[in-house]
Amino acid sequence: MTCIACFISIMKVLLISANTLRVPYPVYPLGLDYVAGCLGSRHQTKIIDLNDFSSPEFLEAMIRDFSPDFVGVSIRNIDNTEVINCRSFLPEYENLVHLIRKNSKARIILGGSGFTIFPVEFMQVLDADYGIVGEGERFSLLLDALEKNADVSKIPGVLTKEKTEIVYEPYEGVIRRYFDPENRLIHFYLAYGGMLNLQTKRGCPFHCSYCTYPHIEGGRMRFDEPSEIAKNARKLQDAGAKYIFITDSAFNASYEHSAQVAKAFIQEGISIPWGGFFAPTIPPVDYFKRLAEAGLTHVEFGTESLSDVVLTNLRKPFSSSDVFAAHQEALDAGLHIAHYFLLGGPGENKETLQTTLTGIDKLGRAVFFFFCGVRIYPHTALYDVALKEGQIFKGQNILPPVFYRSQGIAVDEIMRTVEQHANGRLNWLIGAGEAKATRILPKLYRRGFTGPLWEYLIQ
Ligand code: B12
Ligand code: SF4
Repeated sequence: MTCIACFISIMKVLLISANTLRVPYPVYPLGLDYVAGCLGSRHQTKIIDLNDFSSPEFLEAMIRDFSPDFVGVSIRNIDNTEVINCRSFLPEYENLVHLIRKNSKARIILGGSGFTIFPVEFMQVLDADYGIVGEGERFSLLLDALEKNADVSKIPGVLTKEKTEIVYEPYEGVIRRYFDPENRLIHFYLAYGGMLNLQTKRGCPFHCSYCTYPHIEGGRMRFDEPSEIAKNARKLQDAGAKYIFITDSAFNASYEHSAQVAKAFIQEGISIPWGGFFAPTIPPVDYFKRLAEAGLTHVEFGTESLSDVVLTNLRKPFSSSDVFAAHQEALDAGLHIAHYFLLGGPGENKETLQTTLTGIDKLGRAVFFFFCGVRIYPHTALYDVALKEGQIFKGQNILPPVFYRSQGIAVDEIMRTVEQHANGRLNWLIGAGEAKATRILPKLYRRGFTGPLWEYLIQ
């Protein structure tokens, strides 16, 4: 299609969120709002979410009907990152690509956080036309370059079938979220937990040894304007959201910015509850109280261990005593608290595990999620450690998950020990609590409960 007034081509772009995992709950595909935001009204864009498309026939008909020039596929999860019952989502992505090819001649562009971790591998397995590593805001640059027959491989982060060399560079252009309260996928999330999500900044300045986040989003924090963030939060609230999840790697990585966001929420009249990930570092006086006044209800701490030896090996930016201090502050502010633990990293042994478990007993009124086994990802310090220790070899394909093996204790012993220590306590969950979540949460959501709901496990 060509715009007569300006003689530029208007492309039809279909953006598909390929994530159908519903554990712990289905997550709104926020990344696609940003990709659509960069395309603006320059192209005809449609966003669909496979969570909302139970029948492949319906999807096929929709693709044929819309007849897109480009299909952007968002790849968020690679697998469920669980050592036991590990599930890869690759076969589902292969089916999707097959279905797109069968029903259209569109060129396929891959992107998303999972894709960004293993871009070359995904390009090969899915035989896609293009890929964009990192921020999807470069989608419009890619379309412009293709329209002009320019060399797309000059655009940072863009991969082609031929170009497999990757340039990781944070996007410094305008970032705009497109949010359409009328899109049917909004209704899906409103009916299933009422949660919509929001980003306040990109990038994490910390260097935890196993973590992919600084690689996905960059290591330098890039902040959105607090008043703009609050306006976006208001749009979610007005659309009917019952809870906002802040998707930042660690919301409190900047105490100053996060406190400004909370203040802007009050000014904008945000009255629904919200939560997000926090690092258990020592907060400024009354930090959590001020956030609670602005509606914060749920704090999810990325604690990982209560052994200082392990915390140092994982390069965490806090010690176990900081965890207790942060926990107490959040408790005093009346917040619901969850701690995530990552067991089995370098230096883990029976003694460090015991230190963590007995430490947890002292953390009052919270939920504890235990991930046993640390997944090795490229571009992390843990990758180099595993390489040095001979646990992986250079060039090994680690898309099929490889977990770090601690010399001091095996994963099954870790799991057994945690289970024994938990002794049936409901608020101790191994992994994302897949079994419990699958059993309980859908029922509660159908009955109208909203938000992450893990607080109901606190005894
Ligand atoms: C917040 C978060 C959660 C929250 C989500 C809450 C909510 N309501 O949204 C919770 C705690 C529930 C969660 C759970 C899980 N998560 Co999580 N999560 C994240 C986190 C920190 C941010 C995701 C996010 O929303 N980012 C903000 C948006 C704007 O960014 P984005 O989606 O990446 O989109 C940008 C780009 O990727 C790109 N893009 C996106 N789509 C597309 C499409 C195209 C075509 C293009 C070109 C570009 C593009 O452009 C966007 C704008 O720049 C990421 C880590 C990270 N820093 O990315 C992990 C992450 C996505 N999670 C991950 C995992 C594994 C999980 C779980 C499976 C863990 C588990 N076992 O329970 C579950 C799965 C849940 C589900 N149902 O899918 C992995 C996925 C990769 C992998 N290893 O498989 C990540 C990357 C972390 C990691 N370990 O590396 N998660
Ligand atoms: S603080 Fe969290 S997001 Fe940042 S590097 Fe550490 S684990 Fe990753």
